[in-house]
Amino acid sequence: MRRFAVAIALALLTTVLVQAASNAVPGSLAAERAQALGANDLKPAVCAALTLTAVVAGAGDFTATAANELVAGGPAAQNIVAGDGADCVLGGGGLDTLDGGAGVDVCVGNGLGTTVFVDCETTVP
Ligand SMILES: [Ca+2]
Repeated sequence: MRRFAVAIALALLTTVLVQAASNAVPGSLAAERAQALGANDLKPAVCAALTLTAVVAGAGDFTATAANELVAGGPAAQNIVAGDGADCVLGGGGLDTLDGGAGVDVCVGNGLGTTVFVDCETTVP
């Protein structure tokens, strides 16, 4: 009977050791991963149909280029002109005037309904 109990104990110990060895988790290397973010990674869902090539951002009044851009304003009141191209224009905070210019543009206001839209084919107040 004693030999039987020792055999059972050894079997259990072996099982525990095998399970401990199989639960080892390999390193993820997450700390070594780097990925650049572009305009298409940063655009909001409302601009999903647009293929953007650059990000233009500013805190004061400014005009973007003729490319298809993610145009982002800051927290203050601004006059933002997106220029040519199919742009995604984000006013940010403040009482902004967003001018999409030529092209099929999506303009997103401040969420308060006070943004002025000019030449924007799609607007989000
Ligand atoms: Ca603004």
